[in-house]
Amino acid sequence: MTEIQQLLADREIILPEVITGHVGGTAVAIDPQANRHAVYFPGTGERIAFLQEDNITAVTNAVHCARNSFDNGDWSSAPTSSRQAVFRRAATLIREHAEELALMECLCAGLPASHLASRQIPRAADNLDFFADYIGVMAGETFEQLAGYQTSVTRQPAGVAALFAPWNAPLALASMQIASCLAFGNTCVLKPSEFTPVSVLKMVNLLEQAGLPPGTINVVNGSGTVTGAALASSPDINRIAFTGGSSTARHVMAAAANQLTPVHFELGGKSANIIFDDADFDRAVDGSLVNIFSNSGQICIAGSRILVQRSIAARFVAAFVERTQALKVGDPLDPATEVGPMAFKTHWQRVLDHIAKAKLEGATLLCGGEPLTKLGDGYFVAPTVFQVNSNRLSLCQEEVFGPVVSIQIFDEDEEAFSLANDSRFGLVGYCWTNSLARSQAFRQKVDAGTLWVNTPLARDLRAPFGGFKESGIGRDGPRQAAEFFTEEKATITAIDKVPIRKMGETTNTDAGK
Ligand code: TXE
Repeated sequence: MTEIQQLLADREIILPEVITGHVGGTAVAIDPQANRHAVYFPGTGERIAFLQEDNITAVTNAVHCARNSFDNGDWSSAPTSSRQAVFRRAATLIREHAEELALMECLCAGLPASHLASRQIPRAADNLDFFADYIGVMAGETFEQLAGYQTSVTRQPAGVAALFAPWNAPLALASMQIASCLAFGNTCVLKPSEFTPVSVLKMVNLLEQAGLPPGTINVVNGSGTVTGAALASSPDINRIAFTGGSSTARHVMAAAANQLTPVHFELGGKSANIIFDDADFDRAVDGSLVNIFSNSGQICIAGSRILVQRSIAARFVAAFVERTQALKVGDPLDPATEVGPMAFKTHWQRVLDHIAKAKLEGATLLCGGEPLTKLGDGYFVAPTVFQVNSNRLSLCQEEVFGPVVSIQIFDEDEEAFSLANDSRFGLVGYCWTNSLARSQAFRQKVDAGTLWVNTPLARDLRAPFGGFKESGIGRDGPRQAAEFFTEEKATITAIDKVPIRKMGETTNTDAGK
């Protein structure tokens, strides 16, 4: 028995040898003819399971199931109070199973298990609770200004949604898609990343255990080019929500265009983290480390371009590099670990390629810059800091999505804002200052969907979240989700005997009215 098998056995967790999709409330049967992908533990490179790939026939079947389930109304016509109760029960179950979910997610994504159990898994439960609360208070609109008429505006669920979840924070992000979609009565077909299918399947089981009718969420598994492409181009999908890379989003959008399916995209970022000379220095150092090394750098909101004002630059660089070198990198199952491996081997190679290119392009390596092979066969990268003189380097323009950061020195405030905006992305921005005027200028001048002042990564679920430019289309958020996942309907009722033109009557006294 391997260490991982022992770990799972100790906790009575059953990981099937072949992971299949989940359609109509049950696991899809194993098909010996279907393609299989291996799923690995990024901490050691050990294979933990196989994933059975759903082809176009299997995807069509899942979409039909979601459609039938939508049409039968068990969920789409359920009273709001029932949907709230299911979400709340599921949130409780997720909290109760946090350790197990964290372990499952750690084994596929390689994220530190302790961080998953304390932060990301509870966040999945919070997302469900939040949407349960929201649907309990949302209301339609009524207009009475038009004399003799009352116009009411109501919403109904859009239908069947295709949800594409990424691998970098599987449960935290998939739960947001699921909660935003199901809260309003839709059904869905969810495609987790082929690298991280396990915890998401467990969460779907918990939702069904909480009372979600079978067929409301259906899960298909497989690669993007087979399973993902089949789902994105399905003619029977009413909405597509995708979280992933910008280049994949282009394929998804092209597929959606054939059916004119509305899309919601949460994509990448290359966000600036501006440290002004009047900042609280220690908090700026602490926050900047969290901004780039959380989730082992595999996070769309990473503050991957640090811009620091000249008078404090030398001190900041020294403090930041010292702390970076002290980060605990290693086994994601070890509670002490702060930075885990990259989620899968090709991504690990991609991050190393970015590092090699940065060196070639003349960025100055301050620390890291290499794979950590001394940690074994896991996909580890040493936390890496480069100093740069130009924002035009690939390192400052491409999303590395790993523990790699650039530091650039600026003189004037305006220079920092223009460097921040010199990017095809516009997801988030950070600034550290004690000046109200500077923080206001930052808010006005930086083009990004979320801006943080003197704090890393705090998120209020009531506020919209999403990106400018290539960072996305649309916003997460309660009102924004209602707009995307429902169809709005205006009903105009005559509340008086308002005159109606009498067409076709011989004594038509209303003619011409
Ligand atoms: O994700 P992909 P990748 C960024 C990050 C990363 C880059 C590429 O910079 O390095 O994207 O990551 C499915 N039709 N982010 O390539 O491919 C795929 O199976 C339909 C940012 O690993 O975008 C998976 O389920 N679907 C980010 C999902 O798309 C397709 C999170 C996302 O995978 C498909 C992840 C196709 N043709 C990566 N091809 C964030 N915003 O947080 C792939 N997929």
